[in-house]
Amino acid sequence: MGRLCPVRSHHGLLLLAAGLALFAFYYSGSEKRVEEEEEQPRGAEAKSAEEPPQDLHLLVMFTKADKSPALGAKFRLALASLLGAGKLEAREVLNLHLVTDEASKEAAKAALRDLLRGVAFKCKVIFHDVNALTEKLFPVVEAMQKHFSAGSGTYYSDSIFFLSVAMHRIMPKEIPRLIQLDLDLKHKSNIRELFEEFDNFPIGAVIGIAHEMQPVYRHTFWQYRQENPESKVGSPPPDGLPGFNSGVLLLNLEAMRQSKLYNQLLEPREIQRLTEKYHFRGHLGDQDFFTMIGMEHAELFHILDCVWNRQLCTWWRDHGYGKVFDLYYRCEGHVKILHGNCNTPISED
Ligand SMILES: [Mn+2]
Repeated sequence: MGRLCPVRSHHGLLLLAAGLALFAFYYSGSEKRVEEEEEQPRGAEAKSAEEPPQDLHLLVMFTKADKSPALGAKFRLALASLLGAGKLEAREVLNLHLVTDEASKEAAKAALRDLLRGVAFKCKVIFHDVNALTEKLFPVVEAMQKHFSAGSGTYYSDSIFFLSVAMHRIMPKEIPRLIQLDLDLKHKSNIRELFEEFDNFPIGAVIGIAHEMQPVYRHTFWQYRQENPESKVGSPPPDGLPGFNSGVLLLNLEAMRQSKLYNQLLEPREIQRLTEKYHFRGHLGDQDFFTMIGMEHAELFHILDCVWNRQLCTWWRDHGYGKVFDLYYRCEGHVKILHGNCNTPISED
């Protein structure tokens, strides 16, 4: 049996009917239980006997879909554009990890039945229960939540906004690299190219991430900048350190697991020390953490070109930063991923 996923033996139910090259099934990541499975076409089976399958891991969060119809629309646009622009080789399998609650899982399944139809490469869908992940995550990220969350308290349910920072401790060792994507994206290029960016990581880098394209961190770091007028902290590119946007994240989980430095920075004492040093108080979750540790240890990050996360939000232009806004916002080159952050509509080309 030339199964694509030899570490998990299981049997399932033939359900999805789609194009010949499509192989898709669902199972729940935490329970390792197959729910629906489509058999692999014969041609692909013969091929995978020669070359081992190569798994490309992609993760998106999709929760509370029942409370927001707009979220469902974003999910469909993001996935349709991603799958439509994607071209994978025969031995490659796109593993789509979806973090969902029960209601959102059903919505995702219904949408994917349409979205996966006619996709010309192999695709697996793996569901992760948001509550199971939150339980694992909370002890790791509790200490940073109070510095990087909206509101004053440390809410258990907010932990999930820090999933990426501890992904290397949450995902099994068999997953060496993973790309986490926001849902408010529109893909204009082959996702495989983004996976190739892992090859451009310099030694010591554990995460690939693009700059934040608004002066939000110029604002957050105002006190530090006042005390350190020569500092590049919060200044615009190319010479400054504008901070990061976590809408497109390349997580080298293997490197994150191995990096002594990165894991030290997750310790409550280190977070306390750095938030005091920089007078940092944010509300943007994981990207606040990455931004803050990036000021101290730029070497941990591979900077993605702005075309990989072309953010569209312009909120800060009209809130006191009009003069410097364009220094942060401009992005030259052919855009590969559009990011409709702060609910900015993504226009039809
Ligand atoms: Mn976003």
